[in-house]
Amino acid sequence: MKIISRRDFLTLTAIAGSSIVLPIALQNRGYAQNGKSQTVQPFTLPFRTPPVLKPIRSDRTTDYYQITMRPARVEFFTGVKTAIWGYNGMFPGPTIKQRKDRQSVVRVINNLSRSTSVHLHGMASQPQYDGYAEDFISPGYYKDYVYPNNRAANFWYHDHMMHQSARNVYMGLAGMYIVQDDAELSLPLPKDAYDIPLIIHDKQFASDGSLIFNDQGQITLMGDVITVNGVPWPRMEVANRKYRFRVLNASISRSYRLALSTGNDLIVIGTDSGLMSAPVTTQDMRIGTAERYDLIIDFSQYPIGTQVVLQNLQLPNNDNYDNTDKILRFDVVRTESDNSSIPSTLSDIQPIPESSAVRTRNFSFDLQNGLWVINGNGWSRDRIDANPQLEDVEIWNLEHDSSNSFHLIHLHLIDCQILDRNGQPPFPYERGFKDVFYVGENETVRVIGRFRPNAGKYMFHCHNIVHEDHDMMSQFQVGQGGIDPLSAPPRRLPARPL
Ligand SMILES: [Cu+2]
Repeated sequence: MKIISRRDFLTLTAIAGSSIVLPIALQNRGYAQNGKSQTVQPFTLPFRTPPVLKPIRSDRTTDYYQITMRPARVEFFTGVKTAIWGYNGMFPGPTIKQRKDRQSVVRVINNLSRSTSVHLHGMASQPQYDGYAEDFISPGYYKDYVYPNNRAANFWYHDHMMHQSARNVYMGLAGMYIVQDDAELSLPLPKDAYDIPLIIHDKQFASDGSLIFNDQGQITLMGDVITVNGVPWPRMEVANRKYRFRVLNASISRSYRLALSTGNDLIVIGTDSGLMSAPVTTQDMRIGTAERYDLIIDFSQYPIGTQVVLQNLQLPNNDNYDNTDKILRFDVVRTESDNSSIPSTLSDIQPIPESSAVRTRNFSFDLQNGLWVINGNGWSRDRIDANPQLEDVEIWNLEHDSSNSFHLIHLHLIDCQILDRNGQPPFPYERGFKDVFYVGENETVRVIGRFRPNAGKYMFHCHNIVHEDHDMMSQFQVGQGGIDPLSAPPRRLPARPL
């Protein structure tokens, strides 16, 4: 049993709001302790970033990409092969980097033996390209997804197959997709080699290196090995300067409370949907599954030789194992000059006034008779649970009346802002546009957003993917009509030329 510090405990209870979280629940264990699981000493494997995918061709308006989903055997541990299902046979998949307002056509070929659907999370795609859970690509088929890239932000693409997404993502179907615009690129923020994705994802391995998928009876999936960009607890060598990290929690269920072992601040510059209006500093912050935060860490304050651990402090309803309290280690190894800086104004985003909302809707997220439901319902393609008109501003009241779980609620298509949580202001680092909302234990979160730019049917759901699959998912319809999500079905291979 790990002793939790008074500071940890106080912060934890502050995060948990009025409910008291007892440290008795915070037991440490390790799958490896029975000698059966594959693991590794933290901070012994080198950090790496996923490769950037090159378009196979480009024209005046559009870049054309191709990705093949296929089984592969990769090394999470030196000399041990692990079977995955990967975009181009990798986990994470290759990163797509795009410029705002250029169009992407991404051809996804299914060479797996199971069906998939690809969702580009955060993108305002047309309904037929949004990865609708029932618009699936059967084995031996392919689909060309069209993305408008109409905002600069950190997106990610991942599986969204009906009832199967948790297993498909866990087996490897996730990758990052970054869109930048001129305004962002003109800022003096760290760039290029100092602008780095951190994709965090926990896994559990058997002794032969194979992945164990254990969703604890469709409740939650918590691995004992924390990977960053597909490497268990990597060690990253850094210069004594500022770095920008685009952090994505791509875990199935686990949330993290990030903090630096040195006690120094994290500087938050962006949320799910892009840059904030101004930077926010925080000693620690929680990040639930599918959330993205853009962070600056300034290593210039540390002498060469300093080791800085990105920690995962305790959060309720997350299972703790021997090393799940740490994520990666930065080793400050060299001196470099740094001409980057963090402007006091990052973007011109404004709060959406509460008075602009034309209505409020209430959604409660519950466990009923062993099934995760929204307002008592599971998924049905034939049911619409909200019908905002195009350009309507609405307030959605996301309610969760339980101390036994937490939810990360994701709305497709739109970006929202958090008005309040249990009547209190959101954490300062949440004050940007977001598409995933941490609805913690006994929390009610009010979010406000404008339903645009497309009409049509879009899903909303919990992004604990185990919950999403069983069956905490619904849909809204923006305006009347819109393009049918099933109107661009996948085609049989062989593919015509792209
Ligand atoms: Cu949930």
